[in-house]
Amino acid sequence: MPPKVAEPVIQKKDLMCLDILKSLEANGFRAIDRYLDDRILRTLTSGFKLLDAATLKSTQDDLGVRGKRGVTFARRNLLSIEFVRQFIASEPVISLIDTISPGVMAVRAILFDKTGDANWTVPWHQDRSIAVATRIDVAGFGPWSKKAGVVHVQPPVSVLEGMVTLRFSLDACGPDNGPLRTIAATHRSILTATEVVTTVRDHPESICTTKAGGVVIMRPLILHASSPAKVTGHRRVLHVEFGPPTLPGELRWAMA
Ligand SMILES: O=C(O)CCC(=O)C(=O)O
Repeated sequence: MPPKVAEPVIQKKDLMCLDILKSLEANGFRAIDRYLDDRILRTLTSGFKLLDAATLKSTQDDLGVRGKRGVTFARRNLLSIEFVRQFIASEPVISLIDTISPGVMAVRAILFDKTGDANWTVPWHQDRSIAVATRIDVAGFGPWSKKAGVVHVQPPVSVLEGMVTLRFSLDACGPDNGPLRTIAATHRSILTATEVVTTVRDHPESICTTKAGGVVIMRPLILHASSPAKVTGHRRVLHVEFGPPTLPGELRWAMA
């Protein structure tokens, strides 16, 4: 009898990884309904509550914080915050990023919140700019801008192609919470303003709902938008962008 050769065992986890990679490649995004456990969610939500309380007490202007009626709806520059850094270095985040894009590192983190009382709309767009330490002119980079005191620049598509964003839902995000909407397979090139209009007109959109603890994985160039929330209650999303460790020329990430 020939010796028995062990059958390769394909674990459920491996199939899930394959499925994520296939969706990202084909569509440019993938929503996972539930990913983080309750303990991690509690650590994140209590960390942000403490930050909000500290901001309310502070008399100093924090350029990274934008709010409406007592609700902070965008909190930028989060890579300098210790509990956010610990979360990004935690096992669930590392294993997800290692599956998708080994070797990248966190280069920007923002918390977005939206409620029925402090609402906002995001028009259809692609994420085309990155946060850098200082302006250094390098061929293919530009135009330049400043957001929350940080220099931003539009890099060439080759840099954006090496990036991936994880958007962790800290609250359940249903169809009425102003979820992210995307148009599949728009992540490979930069679209002109006219192409954005015709793409939105001619292609169906996907609505990326998740439970609390879910994650939406997206390539920066995926065409995306979001509508105002129709219900009260928070829709907090921790948006973390990952990119290659180095940038061309002397350019450096703002925070990494
Ligand atoms: O959180 C959202 O609804 C969208 C935010 C967004 O589109 C962005 O940061 O580019």
